[in-house]
Amino acid sequence: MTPPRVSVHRARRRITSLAVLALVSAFLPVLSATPASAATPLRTLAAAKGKFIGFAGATSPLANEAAYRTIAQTEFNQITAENAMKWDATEPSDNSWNYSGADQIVNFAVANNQIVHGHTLVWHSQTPSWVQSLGATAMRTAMQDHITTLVGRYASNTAVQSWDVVNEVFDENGGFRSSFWYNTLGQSFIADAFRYARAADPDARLCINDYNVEGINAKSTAMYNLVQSLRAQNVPVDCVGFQAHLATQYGFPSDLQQNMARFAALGVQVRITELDIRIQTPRTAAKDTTQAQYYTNVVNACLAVTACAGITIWGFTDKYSWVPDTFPSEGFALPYDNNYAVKPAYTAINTALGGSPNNDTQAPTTPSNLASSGVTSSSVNLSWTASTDNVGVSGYDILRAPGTSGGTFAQVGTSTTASFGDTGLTASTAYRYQVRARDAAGNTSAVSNTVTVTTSGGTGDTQAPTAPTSLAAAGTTSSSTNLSWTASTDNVGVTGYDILRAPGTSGGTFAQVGTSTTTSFSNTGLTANTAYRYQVRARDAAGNVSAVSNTVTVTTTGGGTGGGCSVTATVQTQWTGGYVIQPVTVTNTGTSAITSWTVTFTLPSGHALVGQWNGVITTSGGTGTAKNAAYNGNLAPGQSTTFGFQISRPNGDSSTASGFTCTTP
Ligand code: G2I
Repeated sequence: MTPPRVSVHRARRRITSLAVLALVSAFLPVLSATPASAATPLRTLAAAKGKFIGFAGATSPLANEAAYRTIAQTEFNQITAENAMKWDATEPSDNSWNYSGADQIVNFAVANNQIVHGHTLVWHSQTPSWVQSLGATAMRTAMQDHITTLVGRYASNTAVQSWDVVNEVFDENGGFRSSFWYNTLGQSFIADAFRYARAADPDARLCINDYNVEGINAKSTAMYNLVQSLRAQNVPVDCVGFQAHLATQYGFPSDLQQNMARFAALGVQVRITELDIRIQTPRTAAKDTTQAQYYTNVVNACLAVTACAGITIWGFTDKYSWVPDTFPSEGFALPYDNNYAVKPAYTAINTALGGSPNNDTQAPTTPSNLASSGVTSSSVNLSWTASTDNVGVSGYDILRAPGTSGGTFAQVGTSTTASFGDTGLTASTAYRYQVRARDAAGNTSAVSNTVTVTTSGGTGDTQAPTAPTSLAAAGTTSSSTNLSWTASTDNVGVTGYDILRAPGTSGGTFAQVGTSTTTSFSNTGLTANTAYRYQVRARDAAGNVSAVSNTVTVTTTGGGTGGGCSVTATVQTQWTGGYVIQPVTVTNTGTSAITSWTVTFTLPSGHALVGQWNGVITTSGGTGTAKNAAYNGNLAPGQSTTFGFQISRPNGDSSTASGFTCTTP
């Protein structure tokens, strides 16, 4: 195997810039305006670990928003241009160059002692049509000109240290992507691009970059084989980028560290290049917590692999993220919210890098100008002027007291924005409100001014809704049940339902466990093998409450004393002649831990196993049997793991494996 090519010049330059970073990091707390008790910035923590921590920079907010700039320069020591260095931005027509966005990014980085990763030279997307329609000879020349000119322009700039030379050249099953590059030039365009880039800047670190290659799978294995073969031919591939556009609903690629380590063993540098972790809307505290754990996992994986140079987050604020544009009901993928307040994800990254963000003791400023609007007989809208905080405001508590004086203020809700709608109020009744702010470390501000609200009289209506009927339960699992009922009617309209629950099959007290504005409700968090009784009642806009419905008794399923399991399988991609099933998710549905699992499935005639990961799969006749690998048999109740496999099938056959069932042990 060829040793990595490291010229003396390049080695010297890297040492110089790391030294600069270390110096800057050491002095940052003194130079910056942040108060002494602020969380230590990510860049200081990362530099102490010998890693970079960066973000994808967007030119417009960098030019126009002070809050964006402040975080960009305080927290990060590396920048990748999110779009400004792509072909369509830099060379929109042949040999007509526009460096405005690229220069803006590089100048900002230089001014703030940050390093720049150039993104991206040869990609099938965001490349102008004039390139795509060229014949082979002209296309190769255009590629060489583009690389030579763009890389050459920044070759002497010590901030610009690395480039994505080729981006996303694989399809999901590990074949070469059928792009205009591949279709016109064949796979030789990859080696050529690296050679042109090396010639243009012998000191730059040259990377191949892709997504869905974080775990060990068909695509990452194809990438591994390509990097190995290119380096054996002295093609200057120095680095592998794992984009890491993750999503909490697909599970964490638990073999990320193992995967990076196998690439590192080829002699290349590895890096996380485009990290974001999206959730399905709406955002909840529980999803924030899962997301924070994923961020922790990624940072820990990079820290554990010496060859991992650092992590670039694909943006940093939810205000500017590609995710909602591409995945309409997903988002909130980044460590800062829309208002630049830190989220649990920020605290997780900071903590994983060795910081103690929770040691902060400075409270946020007091929210001011609390005001009410849109008062009805049962609701009010509150809004206020946002607080500020040294480590960022993470949310607000909404407090309410009864009447115009006396009584006690109790918390009735929380908000992550500077507004809140309070509902379920009684008509013709006075309430007082206050809000206070919280920061990521749990410090709370003083309370705001008090605003007094009197709900309107509504219709003067005193007629209660009819009682809901036909309350029934369905889909009961070991931890949840789905309730539905027949709607109530009311002379002024039903505004919602209260869901009441009592323990056991008799006795006990019914207490409210939720509300619904529809005629169904899903109650979660139940205990296995346990009986519960439910009732619902309706409310109207004037605050009148109906009699309760019939009672339904529900007993949750056992989940198994030795643990039971469930399985879901997804066809990730398919093509003529084969398909990949990934992820196959195995979940412990029981109440006790399991130490092994077996998934069986049916394979149509002529379908053969050609690859597998994270499980031990055998086939016999038309049956596939997957058992856990040595490292993923242990599952706590509720915990999941995933595996995957690749199948070849006869041409013209579009069927896929089916009938997945899971058993333990
Ligand atoms: O798709 C996410 C990333 C996957 N890996 C390569 C990255 O380069 C890619 O980044 C995204 C940017 O975050 C988006 O901002 O690449 C997209 C283009 O494929 C970028 O979106 C484009 C929009 O599609 C255009 O409409 C817009 O004009 O951004 C352009 C500039 O704002």
